[in-house]
Parts: sequence; structure tokens; C-alpha cells
Amino acid sequence: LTLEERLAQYVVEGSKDGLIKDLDEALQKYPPLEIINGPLMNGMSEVGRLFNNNELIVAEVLQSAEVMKTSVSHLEPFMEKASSSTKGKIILATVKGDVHDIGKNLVEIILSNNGYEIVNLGIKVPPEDLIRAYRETEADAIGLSGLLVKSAHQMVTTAQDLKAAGIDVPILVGGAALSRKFTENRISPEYDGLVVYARDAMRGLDLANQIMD
Ligand code: B1M
Repeated sequence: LTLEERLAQYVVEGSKDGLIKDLDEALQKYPPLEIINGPLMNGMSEVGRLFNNNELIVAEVLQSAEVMKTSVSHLEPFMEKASSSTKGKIILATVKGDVHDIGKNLVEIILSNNGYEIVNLGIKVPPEDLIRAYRETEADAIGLSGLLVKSAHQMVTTAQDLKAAGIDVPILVGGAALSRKFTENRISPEYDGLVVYARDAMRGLDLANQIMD
């Protein structure tokens, strides 16, 4: 197997044997984010496909998620970091009912490496916790992540609850179950502030920079 194929394979098989050595070799060829967005994400897509076909069980997918998390933490110190002045404060959360957090945590790394102060509320975060955190932190924006179809609908409810609480800071949304259309047609009308959709973590950073300007 090529290096790229081996990296995808670790994720698919949920195995860490030789992973760090291969990640270090990959770092000689690619910037860290390219390793994540390329071979590691290819592995994760394959995991999703196999899981969908009932060829993997949840316990196996969890091991794949562990490989992804270990890889991201190993690569993180090699990522580019901008100056330390803070550009703004952003609350991040995976919405109520959803445990997927690898994408959200990647967004946290990218934003915090680029000058944002992040308040990460974790997973399965109900709207009331977001409202409380907003009041405590006076954040400049709220970032919501969700991978399940029901999470896309939960974001609509969350936007309604934030609005009812009088909050209108920009909301950044992302995650596999969302789309620009869903965001524009379903989430935005339920909220008074700006709602923007990011298809990946780098786009999330671009949008955060635009929002804060
Ligand atoms: Co789950 N899962 N899972 N899972 N899982 C999916 C999402 C699924 C598509 C798999 C499939 O069937 N093909 C499917 C959803 C079906 C649907 O609703 N459409 C699914 C299911 C069904 C489930 C369970 C219900 C399974 C079960 O129990 N029967 C269950 C849900 C439990 C719950 O949430 N209540 C479940 C559980 C799990 C595990 C716990 C085993 C594990 C998660 C571990 C963890 O996160 N700690 C897991 C995993 C790993 C996946 C897949 C395989 C991979 C997700 C992932 O980490 N991708 C996934 C299939 C897939 O997506 N191919 C699947 C890598 C990550 C970097 O990408 O999070 O998309 P992603 O983030 C991207 C962008 O989306 C974006 O940036 C990132 C890239 O730069 N982004 C943002 C994300 N959030 C953002 C926020 C932003 C901006 C950008 O701003 C705030």
C-alpha cells in the first residue's frame, strides 16, 4: 500500500499500529490539514459507507473515531498558528441529541490556532445551555455542529430558542447533514441574526473572519 492508502486504512480498520510513524512520514510531504482532509477523511468516508451497509458495528466505528482523534492531536502542533491577538470569542457545540464531535473539535483547533478564543461546550448541548453560556461569555458568535439528519432540524429549534432569548449574534453551522440550502431556507428564517453554513473547518475560519470584520 502507498503511504496515503495506509493512512486511510488505519481509520477504516480502527488500528493504530504504525500510525504515528506514517503520520510523521506524511508530514514530510504534506501540510497537516491536507493529511486530515485527504487520506484520513477518505478513510472516514469509507467507514461511513461500510457502516451504512451494516458491514461495521458502532464499536468498530468508535475505534475509527479514536484513530482520527489520535491523528488530529498528533498533527495539531504542526499546524500553522497566527498571532496571539484575539479576534473574537466563539462558542462551539454539537447540538442536542448528537454525539459526533470530531468535526467540531477540528473547527476548534483551526479557529483557536487562528486567533479566536473558543468556548467548547461539548456534545448533546441543549439550547438552554447555549443561552446560559452566551450570557456568561458574551461571545461574538455561536458555532453549531451536527451530523445526523435530526440534528439539522434541531438547529432550527436551537435558532428559535436563541431568538426567543433575545440573542442575535451570528451563528455558524456545519456538519454532514446540513447544506447551504437547508441553512438559508430553514434555519435563517427562524433567527434574527446572520446564519452562515461552512462545509468544512477552513471555510468555517474564512466565514468567522468575514463575520468579525
Ligand atoms: Co455516526 N453516523 N452515528 N458515529 N458516524 C454518521 C454521521 C452517519 C452518516 C453514518 C452512516 O450511516 N453512513 C449516520 C448518520 C445518518 C443520518 O442521520 N443521516 C450516523 C449514525 C446513524 C450514527 C448513530 C445513530 C448509530 C447508532 O447508534 N445506531 C449514532 C448516533 C448517536 C448520536 O449522535 N445520538 C452514531 C455514533 C457514532 C460514533 C459514536 C460511533 C462515531 C462518532 C465518534 C465521535 O464523533 N466522537 C460515529 C462516526 C465516527 C460517524 C462517521 C463514520 C464519521 C463522522 C466523522 O467523524 N467524520 C459518519 C459517517 C460520515 O460522515 N462519513 C457517521 C470526520 C469529521 C472530521 O467530519 O464531522 O463531517 P465532520 O466535520 C467536517 C464538516 O462536516 C465540517 O468540518 C469538518 C471537516 O473540516 N464541520 C463543521 C462539522 N462541524 C462543523 C461546524 C462548523 C463548521 C464546519 O461550524 C460551527
